[in-house]
Amino acid sequence: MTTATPVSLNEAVLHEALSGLTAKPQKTLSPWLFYDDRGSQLFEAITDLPEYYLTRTERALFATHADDILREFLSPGAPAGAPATQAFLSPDLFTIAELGAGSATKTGLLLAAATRLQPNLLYQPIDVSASALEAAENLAATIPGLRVQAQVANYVTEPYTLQHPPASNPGAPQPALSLPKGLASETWDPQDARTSNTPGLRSRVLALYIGSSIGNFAPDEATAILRRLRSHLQPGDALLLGADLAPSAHKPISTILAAYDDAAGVTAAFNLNILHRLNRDLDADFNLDAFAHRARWNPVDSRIEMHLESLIPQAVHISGHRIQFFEGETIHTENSYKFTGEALDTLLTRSGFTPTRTFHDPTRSFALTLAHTL
Ligand code: AVJ
Repeated sequence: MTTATPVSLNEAVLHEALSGLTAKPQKTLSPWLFYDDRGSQLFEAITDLPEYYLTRTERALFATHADDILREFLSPGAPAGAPATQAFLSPDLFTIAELGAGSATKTGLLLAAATRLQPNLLYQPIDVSASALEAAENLAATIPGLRVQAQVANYVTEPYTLQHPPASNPGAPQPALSLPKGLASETWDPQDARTSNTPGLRSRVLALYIGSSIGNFAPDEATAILRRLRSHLQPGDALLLGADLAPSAHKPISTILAAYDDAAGVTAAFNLNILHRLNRDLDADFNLDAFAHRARWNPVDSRIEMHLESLIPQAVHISGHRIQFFEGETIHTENSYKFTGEALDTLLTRSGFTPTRTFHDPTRSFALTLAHTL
């Protein structure tokens, strides 16, 4: 694993804490601060909660559609039920990367399907949590034919790399041969490999950005993240975006709210853990009993907001700074945007992708959208 040095991580935590907690009028802390080791564990626990439908719904989409997703990636526009891309049964013709991979439990379903198609598959998970990535690395032990190359990085603030390794069998049929006319020449031109030091055919990247991670970001930031991802990709590559959908006739707001305010209090512990982290990493003196978890639906921005509310007037000290709270004042810790189909199309198009197919669950709670780089 490639790992950022703890010193720079602590500096980033300090910078984030001081700028966020001195912001006016609304104090904020950025959601990436949730994911220390304990926070990552708490998030895993959230994904098992009865109220948290997101993970289970997305997992079911992978269980049902893994082959469809891969077929659509490899041969855009191929009819459903078409035999799975015979021409791709050669080593290393594609690789799967993932932004914000976490422990990658859902991804395992797609990776297993992909290794059946291509027996030597490189998986490139990127995440801010080293401990979560260890679980992702362990997938190699349970999925034969899988090679994992993990990167510890904050994909919003830090550089990361996506590899297009040379295909180990350059004599194999070229992907362009099995792409439908019209798409073929635009989506895959082996000549594009000329920018690489390695002559010949390079692997196509399927980049995953799933789990509704995109929901943490305001529209402009989300566009910037996807544009940067797009800049790492080449024609023939694609993005699979997993997003939670806006309330509808089939999806009441109460269902969404409950997912962020569960009966067992796991989400509350997850939210409060951010203060615990600041106490530990920055020697701060937050009293965790004097703050409470709050989840709200913001209909104007179509998002769930998580806050930590100060239950009393109080002062907190962080690295020599004194931060004052009035009773009822909140720290805004997270946004979780919920998308309409139209909002997703706009976001993807603005970011340089062409959405080609969306997979929904029956109640249209969650969407997996495949978008190509034409
Ligand atoms: C990891 C950003 C997808 O917004 O649903 C879960 C984080 N916060 N419960 C989400 C989260 C509270 C989660 N994402």
